[in-house]
Amino acid sequence: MAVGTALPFSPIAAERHTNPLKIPKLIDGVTGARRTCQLDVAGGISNFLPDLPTPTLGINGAYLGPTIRARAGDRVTMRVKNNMAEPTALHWHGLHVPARFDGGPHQVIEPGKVWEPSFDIKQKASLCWYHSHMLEQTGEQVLRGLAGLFLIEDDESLALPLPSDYGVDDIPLIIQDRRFNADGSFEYMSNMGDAELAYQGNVILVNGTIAPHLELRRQRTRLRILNGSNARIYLLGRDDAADLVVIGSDGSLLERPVHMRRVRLSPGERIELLVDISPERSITLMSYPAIANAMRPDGRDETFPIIELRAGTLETSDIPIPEQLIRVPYWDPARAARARKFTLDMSTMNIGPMPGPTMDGSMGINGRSMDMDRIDERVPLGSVEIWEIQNRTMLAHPFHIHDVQFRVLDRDGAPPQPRELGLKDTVLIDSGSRVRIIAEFADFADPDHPYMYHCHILEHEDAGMMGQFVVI
Ligand SMILES: [Cu+2]
Repeated sequence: MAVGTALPFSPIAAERHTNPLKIPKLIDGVTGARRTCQLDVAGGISNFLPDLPTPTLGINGAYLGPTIRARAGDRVTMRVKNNMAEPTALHWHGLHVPARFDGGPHQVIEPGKVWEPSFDIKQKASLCWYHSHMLEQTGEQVLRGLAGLFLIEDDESLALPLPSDYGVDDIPLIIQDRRFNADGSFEYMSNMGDAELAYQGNVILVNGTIAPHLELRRQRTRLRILNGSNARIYLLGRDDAADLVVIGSDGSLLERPVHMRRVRLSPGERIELLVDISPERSITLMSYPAIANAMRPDGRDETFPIIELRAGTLETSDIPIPEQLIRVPYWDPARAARARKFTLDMSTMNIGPMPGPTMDGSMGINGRSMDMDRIDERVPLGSVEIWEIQNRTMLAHPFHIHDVQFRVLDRDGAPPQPRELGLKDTVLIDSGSRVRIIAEFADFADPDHPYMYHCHILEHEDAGMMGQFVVI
């Protein structure tokens, strides 16, 4: 439980699921042919708690942003206006775009200014997202609300008999944890645990809704789930112990549906699920105790509900779940041009000896903390590479690479989980573990503008667990 003036978590209120799930507005480039997205970033007031307003940040609204939907082959323009009194940056997480349009910490949007990147959608149908990537401020700006979803469809995905009616049977779920001060404001960085181990909230928000429920209108519903939390890792499952039917990962659908009792989802990762419901039933999506970290700030690990799904008046369907979904791109490891090694370091919590003397912050990669003026890696355009990420710390870290969608090759020599067999851009590296990924760095060379790779625990990223690569 949080310390200080934080409001206590009220599990009873959460179990009642009193609030209808909020659905982010859709900016639709697929059926609505909207090619320019106006995104206004501003402060606002949100009402998560009864009679207690919370100052927040949002995009075209008080908290979070609209869902953007685009189609592979389209060119889209993002017109991002910063109406805040502070600078920001907006990164298209999972999108394969030129580095100068990536929205990393070099693409700062000063107060009152407009940033207008324009790019082609050149990738598989996927559940991507966008969020603040302001240097050393990412954790706080995302916590206050600067995030939204970016759905990509392509001919292959649109031809499949999958639910795709946004907000009806195609439902986005942005899962976040938060703590509140007694005055209703978000509590952040008020204790050492936030800084050292990473932020843990005691209230779950889904699309900015506390204790949410959703009335399902179709027999089969697609859930597009983003772990949009700063640091919390969830072990998702159904309260009725039926399997989750996983059809998608970060950067693509899977080749075929995978049935799993539980799915671990770390910050930045996404999964897509299919849920079939019978009349008059209800299903609660839960988070179960996960031993993801050797140490937890609150010293325990709880079971708690995420959202209750209730059968409404159901439109039935007898279309079976397709056995075959898509072909996931494959790169032969034997043909990789090179292998690079990355070691995740925390100066206070490393296993083994301290990293080198160049690590000035408390966290880093290969012994060095993030430096905006230093390019860490230079990747030849068009090359296929294996990146090996080793975690020498006592915590698990989700490792995210900009620009590419990769395949997970192995984890400590063992094959990845079936649900990790789609394209991914974020992969969890357990304490003491080593993960190998393979990716192709295609299309966009630029010696002057780097892409980032970093831990997606935002407090770790802000503390320096980030590096830069250019494609040349
Ligand atoms: Cu980390």
